[in-house]
Amino acid sequence: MQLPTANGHIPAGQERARQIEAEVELARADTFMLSLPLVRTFRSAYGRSAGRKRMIVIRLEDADGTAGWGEAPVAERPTYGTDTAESTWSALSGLLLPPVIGRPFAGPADLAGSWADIVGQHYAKNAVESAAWAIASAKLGIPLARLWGGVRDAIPVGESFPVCDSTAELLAEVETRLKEGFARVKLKIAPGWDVTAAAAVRDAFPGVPLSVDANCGYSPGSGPWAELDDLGLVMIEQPLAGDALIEMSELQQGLRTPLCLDESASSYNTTRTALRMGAGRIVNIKPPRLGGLLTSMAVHDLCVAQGVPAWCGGMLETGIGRGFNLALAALPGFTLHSDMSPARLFYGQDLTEPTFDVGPDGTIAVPTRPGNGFPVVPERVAAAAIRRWSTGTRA
Ligand code: OSB
Ligand code: MG
Repeated sequence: MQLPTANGHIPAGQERARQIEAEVELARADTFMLSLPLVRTFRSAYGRSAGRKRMIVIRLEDADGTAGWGEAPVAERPTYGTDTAESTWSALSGLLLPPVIGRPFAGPADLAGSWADIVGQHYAKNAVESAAWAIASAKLGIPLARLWGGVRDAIPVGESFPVCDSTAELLAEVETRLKEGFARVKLKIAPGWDVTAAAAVRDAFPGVPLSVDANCGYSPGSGPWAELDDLGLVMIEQPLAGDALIEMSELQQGLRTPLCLDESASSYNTTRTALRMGAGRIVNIKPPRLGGLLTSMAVHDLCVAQGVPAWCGGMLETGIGRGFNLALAALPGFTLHSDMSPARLFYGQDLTEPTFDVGPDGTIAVPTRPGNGFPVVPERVAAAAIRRWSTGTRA
């Protein structure tokens, strides 16, 4: 089947996953709006998180009874992107799920191709495509990483450190995480919390790869670019607004440190445009932001073809979303440390059992279980659900 060439989700170079056929015929979909308690606040250029995080998880059930879970790690407010928990809920229940129930698809790519006429709704599309991949993987009895052509069984990971109240607090937390195994430090920066914090980590832990993530928090004239450039950072992630590709490109020309595209990598086409313009030299690949795993694999293939290093970013996913991210990060082009905090650091408890954690060698094992990488505990999903919607019938 032919995948769409409109609306930004072009898995142009992605042949591998596109050809995987495991018939999927959905009998039922259950969607859950969750409110998960956070055990810590997460502060970035977007502000400070509240004490709870909204997100949506879905359970799809195939006509043969096989179930697959997907996750939309959306926020209540559209700060990082335009999608919200409410817009994603409405896209799932009103647009994406009803037409795919009871209709046979040759495989997950065929299913994803069925919404070729719908623009945006990336978090919702990714949740459905992910759950369909979990079903396909379970039916074939082949773990996702193997299905997609993964080449590694452990993913080197780093930790993303929120803005802190003091340098002392930051250094203490960095030390704890490094002792646990995390092998790269990424600091969230914002005006007022940037060079001093980064220099302190650089001095205290000189051998550790260090990055900063500005989450669009600066304007071209306002950032401490020269000082940051002197710190030997692995990258400066998204210094300017996501759509400020001309300014990102001009900034990159004056720096030795590579800029990394996060918010700017909003679709396959935009990522290609940004790379062509020199707006960044590294890509953070996030399936929810890109609208699915096929598109993420296409962006991965683009990075490989152009010699651009990539890594798998995160959106504070639970073990449901991280299961897909870990399988994706097993592909050969994911050559830099991924963001893969275990749920214990944000939610206390994961929605999956078992879950994952970093090992002393700084890696997280790629799940070897077919279907969802980590088994979902339905009772935990039910306990966190503040709204539910279902369609279809039980197989
Ligand atoms: O910019 O990478 C980001 C979380 C939510 C929204 C945006 C970002 C992040 C993170 C979290 O940095 C990293 C993780 O999920 O481990
Ligand atoms: Mg980022």
